[in-house]
Amino acid sequence: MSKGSKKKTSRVRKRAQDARNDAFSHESARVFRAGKESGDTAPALAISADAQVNATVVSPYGMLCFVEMDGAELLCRVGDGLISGKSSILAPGDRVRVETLEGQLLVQEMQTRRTKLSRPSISVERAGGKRVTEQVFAANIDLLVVVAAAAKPAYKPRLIDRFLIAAEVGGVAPVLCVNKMDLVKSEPERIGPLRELGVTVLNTSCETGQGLDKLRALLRGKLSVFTGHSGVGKSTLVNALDPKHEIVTREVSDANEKGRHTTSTSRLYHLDNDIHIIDTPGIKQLGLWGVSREELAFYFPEIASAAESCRFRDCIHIHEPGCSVLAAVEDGTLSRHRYDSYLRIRETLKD
Ligand SMILES: Nc1nc2c(ncn2[C@@H]2O[C@H](COP(=O)(O)OP(=O)(O)OP(=O)(O)O)[C@@H](O)[C@H]2O)c(=O)[nH]1
Ligand SMILES: [Mg+2]
Ligand SMILES: [Zn+2]
Repeated sequence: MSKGSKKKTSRVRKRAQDARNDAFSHESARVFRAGKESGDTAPALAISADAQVNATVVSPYGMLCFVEMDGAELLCRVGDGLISGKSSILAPGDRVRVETLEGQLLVQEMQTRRTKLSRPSISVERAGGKRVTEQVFAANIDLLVVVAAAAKPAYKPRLIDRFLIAAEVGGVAPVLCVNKMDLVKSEPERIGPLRELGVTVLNTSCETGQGLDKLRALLRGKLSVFTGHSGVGKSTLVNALDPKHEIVTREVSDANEKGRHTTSTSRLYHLDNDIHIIDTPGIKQLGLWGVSREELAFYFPEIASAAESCRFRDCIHIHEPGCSVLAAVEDGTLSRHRYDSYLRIRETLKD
């Protein structure tokens, strides 16, 4: 790399980081999000900031729920105030109040979530119409660990860009964990632009133990959630971090290189070293909840930064004259892959 291009990179990184800070502390974006939040919880749900909690949700189970209370794991019914459709709205990590009612354990109330990770959930109503609601799949977490495999299954970056956005929306810090490094000579190239944006990236291997101490250090004292495609090694990582856990894992089939969805429900685990992890089932796609087309660019810090010099304030960076984002893609200062990701995600969002 020449001296000149090095300089360019660091300037882009700095600008991107500034934009990240600016964009996400932007008052109008915050107000926009706050308005949406209050709309989502319009029905009288039993959620309150000062709920007198005595338990933590370990794993929701339809209209039932496993919680931990006083060191024991208990199966409870969930009160009507926390049910939407056919299942509870609870997620691992939720803080709740459990009461005994007529000899039955009942989750009565939930504390307002400090942070959350959500996706849209589409259900078909009796009348045949579709209803899209927010599905929270982890609550009160400090860290989102997006696990990807360097190989087997092949590294697929699209989901990662989406998870970075979901983390930002939910107020959670993201980490990218590139696992199965024993199967490759070097890290997949496409990770470069993410490192430049300041995303924390770890290379790990459950086979050789590479990176596990670094991962432990990052996870210590926090509640984290492991997410990503099926078969990338999320459950194997939890087992490797603390061998007292023996979560079932399964080989990725050679025929199609796909995981087999071995983990079927999300669940909270407590590990040594004050490490707390929610292991989740592998997913193929992640819909974005709480992001509109108009604000999407704010969630790509490097695009938000370049957009400051677009000729038109309402530029959507697709075909406008004087668009600095397009110019940055052309001259290589903005990753074409990340820009393609912006376009693809934009297509899936509503105005
Ligand atoms: N070579 C190698 N294989 C690994 C590594 N980590 C996990 N595996 C293997 O990858 C396969 C899938 O691992 P799992 O832990 O079940 O994957 P998962 O992400 O939990 O998958 P789902 O539960 O389906 O979402 C297993 O055969 C593991 O032994 C690694 O670092 N290197
Ligand atoms: Mg698993
Ligand atoms: Zn533009």
